[in-house]
Amino acid sequence: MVFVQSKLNHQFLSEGDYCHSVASFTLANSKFLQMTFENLGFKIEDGVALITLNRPDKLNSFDNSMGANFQTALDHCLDNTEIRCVLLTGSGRGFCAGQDLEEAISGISDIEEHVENKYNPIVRKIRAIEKPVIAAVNGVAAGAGANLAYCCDIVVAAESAKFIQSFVNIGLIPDTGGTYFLPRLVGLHKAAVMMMLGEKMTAEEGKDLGLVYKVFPDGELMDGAMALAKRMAQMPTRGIGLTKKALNYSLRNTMNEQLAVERDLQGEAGRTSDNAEGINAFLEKRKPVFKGE
Ligand code: T3D
Repeated sequence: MVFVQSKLNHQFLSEGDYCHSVASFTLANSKFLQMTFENLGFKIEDGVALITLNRPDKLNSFDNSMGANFQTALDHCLDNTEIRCVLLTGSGRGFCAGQDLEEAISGISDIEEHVENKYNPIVRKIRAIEKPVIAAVNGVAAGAGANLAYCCDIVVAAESAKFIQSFVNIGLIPDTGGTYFLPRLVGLHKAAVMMMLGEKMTAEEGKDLGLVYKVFPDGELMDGAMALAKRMAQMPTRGIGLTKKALNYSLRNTMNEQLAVERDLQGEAGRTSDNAEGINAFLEKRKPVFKGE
């Protein structure tokens, strides 16, 4: 196991804490970094962190190890200023089938503790990353896997992808933020139908509901998603991060509270060099070069 302690500030990467199965971690140059876990791919290229859930035989369902490694990768996205956009996908034919049910039946004694330490932090981290997080749903997204996609900022999907609130099929309630985000995204009754019936929803149906931004032909998803991520990584990502922060607040604020949030965050955005660059580029009739600062 190799850790690189560098300007990238990996103080959270301590063995036994999070990294149960780090196979290698390489820093070739400041633009390209790769951490390889047994069950999770993580690489940074052109400002995009690509995270790939990688337990294809189990449709990338979460066991403890993959969940812990995923949290490590998200921490890295939070801290590393070279990352300006995060792209999340799954390997093989699934995106993520939620909790690994073999582990659930044999190894989880305290479900509250498990949800609090394995699933809740994932949602909190994704919402705390002040950068766009895109879910590229390549196949079935079930249970916590579906709600993982919904807590991201943008969801794109392959034509054959399916979304299922499958918790009901095993007598559970939706977690991973599902009962928070889904009613806000699609309305109370539609969320209730999805959660109480646990039916499969196609990518196109998700698009009609506004849950999915774009549907790609199956073979074109990752090229399309990566192009979107790289485009966003060149945008004023500090401002986009502050927009995300404002949206987080808006989910619970009154109008007056939210106007105050807009005032304060606009102050921050207005002091970024990207704001000056955007205005100057407009006035000079040239393409802006944004740095995410
Ligand atoms: O404990 C807590 O912390 C509570 C938290 C809960 C969070 C949750 O996510 S609860 C919901 C858990 N997930 C599910 O209930 C989904 C279970 N899976 C399915 O319903 C189906 O697999 C799918 C609808 C997702 C896909 O169906 P299909 O027909 O395309 O594939 P399949 O044949 O069912 O699955 C392929 C393989 O993946 C298969 O293994 P095998 O037979 O080839 O060796 C299957 O067992 C495995 N697999 C799929 N999902 C899971 C799984 N193995 C373990 N855990 C899974 N969740």
